[in-house]
Amino acid sequence: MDSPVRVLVLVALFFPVFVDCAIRHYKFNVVMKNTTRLCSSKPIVTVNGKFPGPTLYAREDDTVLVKVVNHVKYNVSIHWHGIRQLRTGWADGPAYITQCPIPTGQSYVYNFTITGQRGTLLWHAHILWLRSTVHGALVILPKRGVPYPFPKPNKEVVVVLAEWWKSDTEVVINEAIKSGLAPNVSDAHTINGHPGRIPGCPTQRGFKLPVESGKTYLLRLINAALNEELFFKVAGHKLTVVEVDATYVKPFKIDTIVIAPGQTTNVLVSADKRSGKYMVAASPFMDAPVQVDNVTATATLHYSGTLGNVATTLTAPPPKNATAVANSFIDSLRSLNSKLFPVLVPQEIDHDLYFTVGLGINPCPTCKAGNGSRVVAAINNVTFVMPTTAILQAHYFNISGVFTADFPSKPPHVFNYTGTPPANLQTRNGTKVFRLAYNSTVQLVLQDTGIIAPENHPVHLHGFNFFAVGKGLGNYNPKTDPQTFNLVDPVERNTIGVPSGGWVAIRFRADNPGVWFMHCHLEVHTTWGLKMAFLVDNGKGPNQSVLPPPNDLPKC
Ligand SMILES: *[C@@H]1O[C@H](CO)[C@@H](O)[C@H](O)[C@H]1NC(C)=O
Ligand SMILES: *[C@@H]1O[C@H](CO)[C@@H](O)[C@H](O)[C@H]1NC(C)=O
Ligand SMILES: *[C@@H]1O[C@H](CO)[C@@H](O)[C@H](O)[C@H]1NC(C)=O
Ligand SMILES: *[C@@H]1O[C@H](CO)[C@@H](O)[C@H](O)[C@H]1NC(C)=O
Ligand SMILES: *[C@@H]1O[C@H](CO)[C@@H](O)[C@H](O)[C@H]1NC(C)=O
Ligand SMILES: *[C@@H]1O[C@H](CO)[C@@H](O)[C@H](O)[C@H]1NC(C)=O
Ligand SMILES: *[C@@H]1O[C@H](CO)[C@@H](O)[C@H](O)[C@H]1NC(C)=O
Ligand SMILES: *[C@@H]1O[C@H](CO)[C@@H](O)[C@H](O)[C@H]1NC(C)=O
Ligand SMILES: *[C@@H]1O[C@H](CO)[C@@H](O)[C@H](O)[C@H]1NC(C)=O
Ligand SMILES: *[C@@H]1O[C@H](CO)[C@@H](O)[C@H](O)[C@H]1NC(C)=O
Ligand SMILES: *[C@@H]1O[C@H](CO)[C@@H](O)[C@H](O)[C@H]1NC(C)=O
Ligand SMILES: *[C@@H]1O[C@H](CO)[C@@H](O)[C@H](O)[C@H]1NC(C)=O
Ligand SMILES: [Cu+2]
Repeated sequence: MDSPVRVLVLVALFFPVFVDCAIRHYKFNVVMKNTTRLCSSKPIVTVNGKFPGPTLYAREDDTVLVKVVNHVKYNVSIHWHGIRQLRTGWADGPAYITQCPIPTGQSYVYNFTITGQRGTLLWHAHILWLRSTVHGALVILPKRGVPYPFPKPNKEVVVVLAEWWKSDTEVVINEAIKSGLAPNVSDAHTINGHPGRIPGCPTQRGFKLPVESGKTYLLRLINAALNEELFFKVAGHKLTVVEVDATYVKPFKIDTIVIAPGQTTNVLVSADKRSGKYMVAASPFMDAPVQVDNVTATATLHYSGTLGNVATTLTAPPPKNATAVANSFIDSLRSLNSKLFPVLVPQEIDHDLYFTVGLGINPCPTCKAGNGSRVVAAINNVTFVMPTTAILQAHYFNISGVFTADFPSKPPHVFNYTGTPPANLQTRNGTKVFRLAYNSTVQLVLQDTGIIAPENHPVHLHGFNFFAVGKGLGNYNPKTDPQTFNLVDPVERNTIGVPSGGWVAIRFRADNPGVWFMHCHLEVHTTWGLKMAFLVDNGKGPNQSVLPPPNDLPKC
């Protein structure tokens, strides 16, 4: 007679239990690499000599160990953008927020487990302007045996969009800091490292995506650009949007998507033509009087069997100020909200926060080009000053004097935020955090200001996904606007564009203890101080506190 144990063993033999929760090891060597792109030869900082960097593949529930070894002259840290990092803030990556940077010649192992997430994210350097070339895709496959909630594509392709400067980006930003003025815009955009044909650079060939007629392709699009939101389209082909920021959405078809730095979008493309070559275009979206790099990056969708001399079907990118094109994409986004992937938007709110995001002007006696002034940026009029000890470390080890927990919950002065700015454009300095009790719920309205110019700010929150429950133009009205909120199937993401001259409302539950950076993902605005952090206290339960730091955590 079989014992129950024996039956279990037999079952296990006949139905092999696949090993989930695997440990994935990666090694990232941060090294310089010589390049000859865009008619300029300059060394760039890379991971493993690649631009874009290597794609990191993992599966939901896996533990990822990435040993980052710093071989360059800069201090380095890497951020796993969009990974929740439940209780493992030590592995989040923003320098001086959750860790001290990895010094030259040293290494650090990022150790994190991917819980409740699947889809496309990105990793990038989170110090200085190194992320211009230190970035790559992070692909989280669903648990083994769990299908996508959309037809399985024949092939998946990672498509990384970025910006390219002929000059060293550290020289570009240092020049701007010295002058007090805006840094130079980039010289080109790239699609998987290639700009396509660029005036004055005859040898540039764009990225080629080979396709076969009748097949379907999942493009995992990532905007790794420093300072520019991008339109993306493919001549003659509709894009079916199925996921943003590693959360599934209700599928919809569209010609052009818009994607802000730090955001990701998965689209299905059906190769429904017999043959041919079709232009793929990435061009800037900027609906404010702010200078951008207006060079369109191009690639080609190339059907197999197409003769070499066949002309490419072209497409014109939208004009850079095509707000309506951007909105038609953004306003179509809805969470999938299925049984398997329900929407857990908080219905009750513990913290009702109102933050202005925008620019300012402070005195700077040494800024000659800026006539004694410098452009800064602020949230609720606070220009964030980087500490020299990581805030998470200060919080965990009770080190005082590093930060204060008095970040204002609303703007200190009421004015017409999107109208005529006040006469005094100065901000104040501070290293302030906003403290949240474990598991409390937050509604945060991010309000653009018209100081210097209204502008779209893609704001990224570390440690959480949030729901984008509302959006509007002008000043947020706390009496009437909440009535328009979508609390049923709002899109869930980690980076959201605050519309130019408008506001966006997000909600999240503070169920992740630690210190979580929130900042504009236009790197120029982050440099200028458009950043702050939430400090989420430990809960009382057994799995509700920050884990102890790893032994190799870099020191300041
Ligand atoms: C890059 O090129 C320079 C000069 O051509 C050379 O000295 C340097 O060793 C090269 N660096 C790398 C990382 O290949
Ligand atoms: C990774 O972190 C977990 C705790 O979250 C720990 O148990 C494990 O030993 C760590 N692995 C390494 C290689 O440090
Ligand atoms: C920035 O642009 C100005 C004007 O074109 C140029 O003189 C300067 O050299 C550029 N700076 C860098 C670092 O490329
Ligand atoms: C791009 O910007 C440059 C410099 O501002 C300008 O001269 C040029 O006309 C612009 N091109 C397009 C296509 O808008
Ligand atoms: C966009 O810019 C063009 C050229 O500057 C202008 O003619 C057009 O009116 C603008 N469109 C919108 C919607 O602002
Ligand atoms: C600085 O002042 C000069 C002379 O008044 C003016 O021409 C220039 O535009 C000013 N620059 C800035 C950045 O305000
Ligand atoms: C604000 O902080 C910056 C450094 O981030 C410093 O240069 C500046 O002098 C400070 N301003 C004031 C008013 O303290
Ligand atoms: C920090 O202070 C808290 C509360 O006073 C205490 O529970 C904790 O043990 C302290 N942590 C360290 C590392 O000293
Ligand atoms: C704010 O300024 C805008 C633009 O000037 C104007 O249309 C609006 O009426 C103003 N709002 C209030 C409340 O004054
Ligand atoms: C911002 O803070 C500065 C310095 O305290 C102050 O002069 C200014 O009036 C404030 N502005 C706003 C809009 O709150
Ligand atoms: C967080 O709060 C919600 C709503 O009050 C509750 O249902 C849930 O159990 C709490 N979660 C934890 C981990 O305490
Ligand atoms: C690198 O980081 C350490 C620790 O924060 C700091 O002391 C040092 O000045 C930094 N080095 C550079 C070149 O910025
Ligand atoms: Cu911004």
